[in-house]
Amino acid sequence: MRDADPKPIRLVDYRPPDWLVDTVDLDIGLHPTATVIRARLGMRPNPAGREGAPIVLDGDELVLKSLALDGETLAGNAYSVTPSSLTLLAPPQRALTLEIETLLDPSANTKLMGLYRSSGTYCTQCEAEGFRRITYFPDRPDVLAVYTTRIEAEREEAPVLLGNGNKVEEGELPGTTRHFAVWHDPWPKPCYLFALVGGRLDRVGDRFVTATGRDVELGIYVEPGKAARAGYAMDALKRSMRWDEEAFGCEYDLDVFNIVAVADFNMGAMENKGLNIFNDKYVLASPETATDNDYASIEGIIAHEYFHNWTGNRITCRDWFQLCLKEGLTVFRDQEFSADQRSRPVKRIIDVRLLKAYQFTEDAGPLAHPVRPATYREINNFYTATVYEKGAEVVRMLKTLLGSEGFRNGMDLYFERHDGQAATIEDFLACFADATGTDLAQFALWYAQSGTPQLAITGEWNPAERSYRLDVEQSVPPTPGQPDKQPMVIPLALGLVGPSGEDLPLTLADGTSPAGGVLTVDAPRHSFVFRDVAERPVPSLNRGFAAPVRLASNLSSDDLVFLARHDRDPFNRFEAVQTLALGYLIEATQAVRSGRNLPEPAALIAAMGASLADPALDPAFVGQVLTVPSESDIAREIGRDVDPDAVYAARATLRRAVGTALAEPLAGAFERFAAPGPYSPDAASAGRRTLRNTCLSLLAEAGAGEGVARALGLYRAADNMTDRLQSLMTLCHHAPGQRAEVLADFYERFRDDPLVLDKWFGIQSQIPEPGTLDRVRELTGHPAFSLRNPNRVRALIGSFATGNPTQFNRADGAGYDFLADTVLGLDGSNPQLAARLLGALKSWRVLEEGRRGKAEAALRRIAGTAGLSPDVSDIVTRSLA
Ligand code: 0A1
Ligand code: ZN
Repeated sequence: MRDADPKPIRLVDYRPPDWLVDTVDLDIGLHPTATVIRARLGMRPNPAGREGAPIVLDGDELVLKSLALDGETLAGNAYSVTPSSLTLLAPPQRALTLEIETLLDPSANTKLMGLYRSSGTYCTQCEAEGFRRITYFPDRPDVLAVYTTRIEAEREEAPVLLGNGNKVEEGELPGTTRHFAVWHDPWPKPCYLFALVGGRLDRVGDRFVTATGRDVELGIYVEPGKAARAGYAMDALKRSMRWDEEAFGCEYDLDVFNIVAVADFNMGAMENKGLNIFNDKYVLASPETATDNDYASIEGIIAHEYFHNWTGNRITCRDWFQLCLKEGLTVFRDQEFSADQRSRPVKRIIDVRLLKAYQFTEDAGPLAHPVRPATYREINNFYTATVYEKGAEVVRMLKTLLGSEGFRNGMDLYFERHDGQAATIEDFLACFADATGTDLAQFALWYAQSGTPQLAITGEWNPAERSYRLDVEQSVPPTPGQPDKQPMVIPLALGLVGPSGEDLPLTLADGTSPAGGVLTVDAPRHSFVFRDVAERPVPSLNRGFAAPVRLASNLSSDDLVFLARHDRDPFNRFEAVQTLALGYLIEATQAVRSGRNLPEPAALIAAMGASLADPALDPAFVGQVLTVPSESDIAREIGRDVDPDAVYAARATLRRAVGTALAEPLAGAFERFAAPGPYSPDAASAGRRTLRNTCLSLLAEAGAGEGVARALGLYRAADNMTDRLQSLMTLCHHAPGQRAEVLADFYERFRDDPLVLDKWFGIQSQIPEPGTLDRVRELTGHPAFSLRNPNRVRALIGSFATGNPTQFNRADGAGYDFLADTVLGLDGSNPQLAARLLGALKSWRVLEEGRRGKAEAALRRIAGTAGLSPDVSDIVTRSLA
């Protein structure tokens, strides 16, 4: 048991470990309720640690059976055990061997940290602090050891036994029903990368020959009967392995690479050395059961975990404050991989949408924290959009500022200098500074200052002087613990678009041109003057969303319409439409609240219509242009006194107006982009489906173009889950009369398929109407619902709380009460999951007064409950601070 209100851990207090572990030999006897772990640790005092220090090992919910030092059982007074530690009070100050025997009950492990069972399969999750639930150990990422793991189990129960590294031995135990396997991982690693799996699993095998000719055996293990669904993941794995060699010079370094898919997993997946363990949602796919988005996620997450082999495993983090060192960098790498495999502009649009939805929202609320936090109480709560997504944006900015070559040189130096080490953000930045001769001291603020920087930009053309002036002002808003901010280094990528749509040359007053069209903004205020500007240009600002900032400019709605048609930067063509839409939606929301007539969205509709009519555009891109900002995007931009019902009404009105005004071209596109052949998950085919389904949903919202009839037709004829699910969603939202029938049909088709049933739960919880909360409550009693499966909980309750703003934010507060009850009900069994669900309340302060009071009351009720986990306690405390 851990303390619910532990002292904060601070980055400034970092000290190197007093003792090092060079080797770990594990002997694991798997048993459903009484697994025995024998650990032999080869330890020695750390020359960089305190002299004469005791050996302090972490532990959590362990039963200690025996303890020996150099083969001698230790007397009871030589050590002390607490619920969270084992201390050898006065160990000899020399290399020594500790032998520790612990006893675990994997079947009772509902936290899904340490060794647990998922559908009978034994598996582990050790990041961040789960290894201490297997044996007593210095559970910190800067203790790197070489592991040898012997796993023993009933052959019948666990014919497959997997560990890190390469398998070095296996066999039967004569005269018993048990067998064993021994795995050896030659690469020193921190314990959070340890993993083992034992179970009855089917295997999909393949091989990969690396750039230097090493033959690697690839295996993906899934529940029996599901091997046919692992083909896409295997293909994505091989493409990832090749890409990492080509893009970063990173080659795989073991003879085996295994992936295991399990149904019960708190997160997406885990990069354990040579043995990635995945939430099966991110492995299993077939056209009938997985959507295009599922395929894209599988590709991205397979790549992400694989890329960790170099950025995370070969070079790991010194401490958990440096989490973004591996996560931000690896997200950047998986984003680049997907961009290369798919459409780069569309990938960027999708990533920026997610960044704004999750990270900008987080950064604007009480849970805001720097990309590298300076303090934490519960590290599990820092696997956040800020660490991951903003962390990736910071790496992207580094590349923008240093150029492709400078960036690659910096990465090469990083791999060369820090291979085998546990590194810091300072180490990382020093590689880029040294490789390119750039001072990155101010840039490092991106890791330390939280909050989304704002750029206010005013542009003015001076016809008499044939010049164009841009006045740029930056500010960073106050965030928890950081009232005052210093100016950041912001790469401002821009173009001046001339009347004919061509970029004008960018020549500054001194005759120089900003390299790559990127200005460096590093002071609170700048004036940039461009010369030889004969005609009035429209500035295209923050092209490619090169900097993760909020932008306010004096661009008119005509300017935005112009950019939507002419900007050569596809991201900004998209962004121009989004900016127009947001402007409209904010105004319309105010109009709804004050009972005024809604404004006319004519310019916006014209811009959308032009995209739809342009045959040169990628359908996937047009689909993005036609997708108006979400209710939470609108709420975030409004920023205070938000009434979710008014936001919903404004958005629905806009969508109806678009669906009505563009009924004909939308229906035309729906017909034109029908699939030419059988389903294929490739990006081009997926893009066509995105566009068709977006058209369909706008038509149905407007009651135009026979939208509902088309949706019903699509549902019935669908040969793939993308069309089936999208049409089902459209029908559930816009055809209440048909809803029960199609939901029942869907259930009957997929009742035995957990991943598809999750979609069935999720769709119902997101219907924006007053009966939904009752339906969600009722569904918690459905035989297929279980609080034990995180995917199921997220599908029903997570998507209600984050994907149904009007019903979660019901004016009577019932949505908040329901969430609070669920969080409290889950906290005992799975605190990580409970804390994540509670994150849905992080934007409570932007709500209008009535709802704000009700949300606060729900949070206070949680805060006042005795026996909270550190996970929930941390989130609720920060949310209320
Ligand atoms: N390192 C993983 C994320 C992860 C973190 C904690 C976990 O514990 C349940 C699981 C996974 C990644 O970035 O993919
Ligand atoms: Zn990761």
